[in-house]
Amino acid sequence: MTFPVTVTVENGIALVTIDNPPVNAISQAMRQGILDAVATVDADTSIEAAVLTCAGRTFVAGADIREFGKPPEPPHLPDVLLAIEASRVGWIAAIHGTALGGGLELALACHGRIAAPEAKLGLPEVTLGLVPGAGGTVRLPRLVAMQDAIDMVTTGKPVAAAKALETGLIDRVAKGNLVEEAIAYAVEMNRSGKPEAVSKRPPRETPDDVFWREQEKTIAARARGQDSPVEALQALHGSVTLPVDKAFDAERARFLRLRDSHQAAALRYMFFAERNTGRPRETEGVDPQPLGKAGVIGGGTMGAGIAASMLLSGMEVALVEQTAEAAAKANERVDGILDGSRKRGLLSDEARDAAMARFAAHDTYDALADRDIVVEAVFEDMDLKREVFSELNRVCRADAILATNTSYLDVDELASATSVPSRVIGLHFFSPAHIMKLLEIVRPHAASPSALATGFALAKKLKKIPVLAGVCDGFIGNRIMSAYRRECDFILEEGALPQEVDAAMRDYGYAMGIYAVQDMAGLDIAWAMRKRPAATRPADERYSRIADRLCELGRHGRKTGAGWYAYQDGAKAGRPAPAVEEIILEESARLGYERKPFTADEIMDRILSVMQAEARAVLDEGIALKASDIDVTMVHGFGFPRHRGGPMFAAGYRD
Ligand code: 3H9
Repeated sequence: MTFPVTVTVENGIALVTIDNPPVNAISQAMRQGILDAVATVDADTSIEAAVLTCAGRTFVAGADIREFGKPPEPPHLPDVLLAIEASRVGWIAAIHGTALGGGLELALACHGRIAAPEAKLGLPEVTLGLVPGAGGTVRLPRLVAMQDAIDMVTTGKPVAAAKALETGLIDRVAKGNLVEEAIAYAVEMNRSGKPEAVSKRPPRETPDDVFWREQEKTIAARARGQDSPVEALQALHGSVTLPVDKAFDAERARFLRLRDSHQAAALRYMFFAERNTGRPRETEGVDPQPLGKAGVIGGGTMGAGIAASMLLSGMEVALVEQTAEAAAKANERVDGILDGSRKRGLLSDEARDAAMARFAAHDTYDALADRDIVVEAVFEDMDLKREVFSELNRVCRADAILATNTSYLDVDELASATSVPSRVIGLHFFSPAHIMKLLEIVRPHAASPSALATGFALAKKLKKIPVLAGVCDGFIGNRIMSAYRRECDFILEEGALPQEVDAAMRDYGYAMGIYAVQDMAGLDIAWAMRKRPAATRPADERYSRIADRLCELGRHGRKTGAGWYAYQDGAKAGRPAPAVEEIILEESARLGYERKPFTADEIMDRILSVMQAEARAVLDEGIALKASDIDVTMVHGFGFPRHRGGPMFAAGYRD
């Protein structure tokens, strides 16, 4: 038998075991191994049924993504799966961990499926810019209702075993030992007769053309320029309108075409970039400090979000506010966030209660005396933060890690407010902190390897993507964002309007444009930031006054009902504001610009070139360790479209 697939036979049942750590990704050797296993099973007439199972932590997690850049080598997965369907005996897939992509397609080719209760099943190919390439779109709608098939294939989101049972994707959920129950199922199946192969069954539903047109409209709008979700829908459509063999061929051709696309290359790059964000060399082999007990200073949106994120990861959290009333409000805010997770089905009632039992809000720093790590999330003001750090220096254990959640301020200066600067790091969370995946780990000059290693360990515990950043104004993300935001204001002075800039960014694939984002976040913090260097700004430096003029009028964004846009009666979507246009035209006139129209491409060229120039400076100065770290930051913190791979990837940079 070819490694990594083995066959053992007991009491007439073949146990076919795949073992390809870490996630049983499908390699050429595995495809050959499965094909050989089918031949072995078919040749041995003492075998009455087969159970397909995987060693290690998971069922097959999909095709080996590393093979996608190379020409496909036979045997091809679709042929392997047809061989299973055509086997002399019935095959049962015994699924634990995750059955994803080609892994789920493998399970769909079996004659029955049983899963462990915690198993997850999905077709995430769209997230890699692909559609399933081994019959997933053909077999799936022959087992589940069309809407369920569309949801799985076009979002790529996996479903839990219980839901899979409900939809018909699997036949059973194991109550005890998965493999034993799979063998029992195989024996039963052998007695009652092998069911018809899934691809031979009729589709569960064949919706009309109107249905498909409406679905395509919705999915295209949601995809924001990413091709694969619409392609996946079209593959499903073909799977119920074409003869099955033609549907298989059409799906495969679509998969191969997309595999070579720029979007697939970008998404593949992102997949590995997210898993390979850089760590400083000196943390290699350094043990992080314990992380059971955390402290958070400040119970505003950021502080409460950080506390909730920690609680959701099983940590114990003491939050400190200035007064008892503020502490009570913080308690409410954290409770509200956890309750939101409960309402969305992400947390059971018991888990929410247990998380709240690990939380306490206080009005005294003394509550932080036994903490392993403390994150301050107070207002963005150096004097205030220095005060907080000197208090932390007083009350915390000498070995506790002290972190600041600043977005812009000098972490070296904050570290110097403590007697042990080596334990101070920056932990820049993004709002909402319990949802956003990115965590910039800011490294002040004095930070010890152990403090940095603990920052990375915290990111892992909170299931965040850590990116190491050096100290500078805005670190990686906000520094690059400030640069292109400035450029956007210059574009306004030269002829465009905020709604045109935002529309260009949305066309490029952003969910929101820069002006709508500023209105949502509030314009006042950035205004305060701009005032800091105002006195020392060189007289010849180009500076747009438009945003300042808006702030001076009290147009601080959505929360004040007016910002770059007007928000009537608390509406979430803004409308173009004549008062803003007037200010822009006045500024153009004052500066002597003859306003000219901008196309969406011209706007994006300007934004991208400034973004890329600043990103190159960030890399050259060593603020980011590698180009892909910058891309991960811009995609996960600033809405850069993932299917374009990030600004550095778009500019042709590779690590
Ligand atoms: C597909 O199947 C196409 C078919 O329709 C058609 C075929 C013809 N390949 O994420 P982790 C590596 S498309 C290669 O840290 P976790 C990963 O890089 C594929 N490598 O673990 C990492 O390596 P390292 C559809 C892979 O427990 C290590 O495994 N499938 C693959 O947090 C551990 O990964 C997917 O899109 C792969 N497919 O999460 C599933 N998967 O240790 C993609 C993982 O060197 N995978 N690696 O850094 C996942 O979603 C997660 O890895 C998984 C485990 C949930 C499985």
